[in-house]
Amino acid sequence: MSTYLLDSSSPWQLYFQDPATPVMEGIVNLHHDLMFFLTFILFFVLVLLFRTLYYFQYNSNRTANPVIHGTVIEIVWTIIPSLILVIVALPSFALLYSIDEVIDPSLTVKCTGHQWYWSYEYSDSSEEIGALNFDSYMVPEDELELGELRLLEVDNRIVLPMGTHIRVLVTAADVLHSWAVPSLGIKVDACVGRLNETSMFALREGVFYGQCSEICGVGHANMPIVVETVSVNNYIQWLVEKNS
Ligand SMILES: [Cu+2]
Repeated sequence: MSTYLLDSSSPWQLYFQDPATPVMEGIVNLHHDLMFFLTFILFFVLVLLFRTLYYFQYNSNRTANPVIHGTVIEIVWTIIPSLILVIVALPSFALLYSIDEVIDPSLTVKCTGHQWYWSYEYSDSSEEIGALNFDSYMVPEDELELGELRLLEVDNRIVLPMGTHIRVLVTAADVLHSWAVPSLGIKVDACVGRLNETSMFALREGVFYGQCSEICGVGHANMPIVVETVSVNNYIQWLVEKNS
């Protein structure tokens, strides 16, 4: 399988990985919107703080100011922050509910977390192709080939079609795990005896790297996730080859 177009974190990366789903694009945009308010509030509070430190120092104000109450200012500093909260809440709720939406999926894939690997089940393939189950283990450091990513590459990648509504079911077999792929905007807890559902719609082909994101024992760092999105034709070809 291809080893180019890798979507993984880079050394000293501070910002998001490139989005590959509408959900992740929404998360990046919400972050931008929130950053505007965050920056504004940070500088406003800093200005107030330094003004206060400067004008109210002991040397220049030996007697306390008798003012203890101001109705207008109290109304202003109550209403403006609550307006800001509403402006912040509206887009974040819109995003939250749109992430929860599962739109008539044409494919379901089940991800099960184990100590310490993931296993995948494609249960709704056609009769001819049959069901598909496989385990996905990390490639150990001494078996890596040139260009493969340390602690991120797996022996069996999960291949999914792009441009398709996919239902992702996540569960665990032993302890808590979490199935997380940053570029896809997915992070779902894997709980024993419980099936968590999310959806995915990949906008482009690529290889997307993720990691278990719920501390699950000594092998927690050694159970990465690799999702490869391909065209629908290539996906069907992969499915047939994998089962033959
Ligand atoms: Cu885990």
